[in-house]
This record gives sequence, C-alpha cells and structure tokens, in this order.
Amino acid sequence: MKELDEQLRKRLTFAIISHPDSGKTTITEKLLLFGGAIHIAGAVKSGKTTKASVSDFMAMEKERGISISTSVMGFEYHGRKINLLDTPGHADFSEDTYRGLSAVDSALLVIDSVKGVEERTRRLCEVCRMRHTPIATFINKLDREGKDPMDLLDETERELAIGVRPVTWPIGQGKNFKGVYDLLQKRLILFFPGMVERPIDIVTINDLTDPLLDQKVGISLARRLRDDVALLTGVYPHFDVSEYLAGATTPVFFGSAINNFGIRELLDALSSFAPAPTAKTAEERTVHPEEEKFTGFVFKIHANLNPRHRDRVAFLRVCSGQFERNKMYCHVRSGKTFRTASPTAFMAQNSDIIEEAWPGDIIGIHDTGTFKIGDTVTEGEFLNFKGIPNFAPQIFRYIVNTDPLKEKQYHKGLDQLAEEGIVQIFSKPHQPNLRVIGVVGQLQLEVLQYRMEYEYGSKCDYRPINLTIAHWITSDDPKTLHEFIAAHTRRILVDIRGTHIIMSETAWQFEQMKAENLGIRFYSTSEMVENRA
Ligand SMILES: Nc1nc2c(ncn2[C@@H]2O[C@H](COP(=O)(O)OP(=O)(O)OP(=O)(O)O)[C@@H](O)[C@H]2O)c(=O)[nH]1
Ligand SMILES: [Mg+2]
Repeated sequence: MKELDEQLRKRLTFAIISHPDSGKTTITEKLLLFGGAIHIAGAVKSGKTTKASVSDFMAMEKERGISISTSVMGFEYHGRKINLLDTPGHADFSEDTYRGLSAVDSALLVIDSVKGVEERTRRLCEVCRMRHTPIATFINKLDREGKDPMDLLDETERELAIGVRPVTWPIGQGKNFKGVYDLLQKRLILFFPGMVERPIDIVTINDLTDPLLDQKVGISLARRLRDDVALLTGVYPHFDVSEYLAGATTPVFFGSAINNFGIRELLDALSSFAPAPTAKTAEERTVHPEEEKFTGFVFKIHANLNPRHRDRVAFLRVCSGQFERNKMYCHVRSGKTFRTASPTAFMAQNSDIIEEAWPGDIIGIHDTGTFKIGDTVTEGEFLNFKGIPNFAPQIFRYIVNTDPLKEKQYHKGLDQLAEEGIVQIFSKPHQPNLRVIGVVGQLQLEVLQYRMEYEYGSKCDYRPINLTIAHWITSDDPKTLHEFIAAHTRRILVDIRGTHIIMSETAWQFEQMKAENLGIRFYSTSEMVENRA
C-alpha cells in the first residue's frame, strides 16, 4: 500500500523525559508554537492571572506547576506529522512515564545545565537503553550560571553510559550567554535576552578565524569558542545518525527553553533524523508498521479528560496498518468486536474527530469501560503487545469515605481512577467494604484525594496499615493455595483481577514464609509482567 508507506515516513512520535523541573513542559510549549499548534505558549508555573500551559491542564498540575500525567499532542512541521508526549518527571508518577515511553519511537532527554544529570534522568535513560530507544539530548537553562558545558558533556557520557555527540555548542552562559554555534551547519545563532519573538540573527561562519565572530560575541568568548571547538573535534567523533538510531550515541543541543532559544534548531534536527515508526513486539511476534492490517495498543486511560464532558478516553498507539473511523475492530482480551464513531486526535485536552490514523499516531477512543491499560486492538489476529510495565506498590493505606452522603460518588470515583492506573486498589476477603490503596509514591495518594473531590465530589481519607511488602501468590495446586489463604487471612488482599496477595511486615518475615510454603509461588507485580515480556 503506497499511501501507508508515505504516511509512515512522515510520522515522528517521541516523548520528552527528564528529572522534574528541568523544563519538559516549557519545551513542549515552544515546540507547539513552531508547529503552529497554539498561538501563545502558556507560562508554565504561572500564577492564577496568566494562562497555564497547554500540556499541564489538570487542575492540580496548574496549581502546583508540575506535570502529573502524560499529555499527548500532535502537530505538523516541515512535512512531518509529529506526535509528542510530555511526561511527568516526578518519580511518584513514573508508571505513567514508562507507559508513555512504550508508545513512542524515540525520546528527547532534557538536562538542567545548573543541576546536571539527576537521579530520574539516569533511571529513565536506563529504561530507554533496555528498549534501544534512540535519545536526543537538550541541555536547558543556559540563561543561568550553570555547570561548565565540557563538564556537562563528560557527566552525561559517564553517568548515562551513552556516547555524546555535541551538535550545537553554547557561547557563554548566564548573563553572558550569547548564543550557540551550530557545529554541523557551521553557523552562529545569536541570543537576545528577554525577547520572546526572537529576531532571526543567524550568521554563517565557515571558518572560525573569521573576525566577524569576535565582532558578534566579543574577543574573549570568541577565543573560548575557538578553543572549545578545537577540543570537541579532537575528542568527539562526528555525529552519525545510524549510531543514534541504534541508541549508542545521543546528539546534544544547548539552549534556553523559557527564552525559546535553541528549540527551533532542535525541532529542525529531530524532524530531519528522528526515527519514523519502528516495529513493536507482541508476545506472539514482531509487528512491523508497514503491515497492511491495523494493530495498536492502549497505553493510557484518562477519566474526565474534559471535566465538562466527564468522558473516559483510552489512548491507543497505532502500530501497523491504517485505522479507520467506524470500522469494526477486535478487542483481543475480550474477543469482542467494536466500532468507534468518534476517534480523536490530541491537542492536550482538546481533541478533533479524525477519519483515519496511521502507524505512530496516538488516537483517543471514548470508552465506557471496555479498555484496560495494555489491551491490544487488531483486525482479528490474536496478538498481545508487550512492554507496559507494572510496579509492586510500596505504600499501602486503608481508604475511607469521609462523607457518608456521597457513597455512590465515592465508589464510582475509586473504581474509575483505579482503572486509569493512578493507584492500585485491593480489597480484603470477607470484608468487601474495606479497601486498600497501593502506590509507588506518596504524591499518588494526594492526586487520588484531589481528583476524587474535584472530579467526583467525594471526600476520602487514609488510615495507616501496618503491612508494607506485597507479593502476588499462585500455586499449581488449588488446595495448597486455598489452605495458605485460610491460614493467613489477616494478611491477604485481593486485586481487581481477583488474584490474591500476601502482605508481609518485614523482608525477614517474607523470607521465612516463603521457606515454609514451597508449594506457593510468590511474585512482585513487575516480575510477573517481566515474565510475560
Ligand atoms: N531560567 C530558566 N528557567 C526555565 C527554563 N526553562 C524552563 N524553566 C523554568 O523551570 C521550571 C520548570 O519548568 P517545567 O517546564 O514545568 O519543567 P518540567 O520538566 O515539565 O517539570 P515536571 O513536569 O514537573 O517534571 C519553570 O519554572 C520554568 O519556567 C530556561 O530555559 N531558563
Ligand atoms: Mg512538565
């Protein structure tokens, strides 16, 4: 199918990832500006008077100025259809970030030039490496006095265990930040502080000895640039696209997102060499994007995406073939067919109905409860895409409804938000009204409370539970399992799929129990998922 090939080559689907606060949402805003998708980029971390950013649209994100949930946005630039995922940096929302990473073909890693490589950056880079996801790097906040750029390159290479290939190079920083030198195209891109609409001042300098350089940036910074470039060329081999696509090296760009500086060069570069949709692995086989039959998977569910409509949307990544509105597709887990009358494209919370979608695209399907995270959709083939991770929760709390008049809202909210995956929810056998919440990080508990109130009008609170370590249990012999459960009722929980979980107070207690019950198999969630992988 010729059209499929053409559409495929145009697609570019990537996620922006990093430690919290390094500027992902700010970059997203500026990228959207270039894509003509929005006219005024919202001020991130804005007070109540200014417009909030497009991708941080949830009320709590606006109030706190952090991203809690991955936003999806699409726009066109230089003939490419770009699908962009702005992920949250905070570790407590890492499940959401990892799900986002499973739906893209490359990543843009952001590093704060003042702070250097931080803990979350390291972890996220590892996840990309495991999946061979190509990474481009943007070193941000050059308008501030940060670390030495040579040291930043060293640190990135060492800490992230990836070869670095500088593509642009900063001239001065902080108050003396004059711009960047484009090492590939040999041009000088000059910075004018405080100007949102940057006047285009790009000077081509084929030979760094050109006195024009001294004129533009001053004698001492010009000398420094000449020295730096000589050193860089000696130390770092030329940027090679195939190495980047293999995930072995990362091209590095410098700039200042808030000043919209260095972003256009980044976008130009990404649209010229970032990968088109790549093959995705299912348990049964590898699926190539150019296959004619449609396949895709759900990597995210969001209830109440638009508070006015109270809708629940499943985010589906198209992996192969053409998706068409109103066509019958197979929901593999249930074996049922369904049709979508109003699939949407995304512009953060705004969405337009689309007629078709192609590999790399992310579409929204309005859902009344059919979809779960990780579900595969096909034209009939039995397939299960892999790679949606699941984490064993580390914090457990009893949850209680503090407003008895809102019992119905409480249960509805809890069920829907648990399906969305913002927390995991468990019940105790024989005590169906007692619910236990499991999370990876404390902030998830706050998000649940906030969204319960804001989206469902329900007030809830938490009570401590003296159990911390959870293991999913199975056995080849149903009787052994039954007896084990009966003997440990006080410490048994049941998840939404009906699988039993045993809780332990200490690692020692768990080891003891494991040794005494050889007929039982114990899993942490992530292990189970990895076993499937
Ligand atoms: N000085 C300076 N500040 C910046 C720059 N880019 C972003 N910021 C600021 O850094 C802060 C964090 O920016 P965000 O874009 O929200 O960061 P984020 O990476 O999306 O954060 P999370 O989503 O919470 O992980 C905000 O106060 C921005 O205004 C920059 O180039 N220079
Ligand atoms: Mg953000």
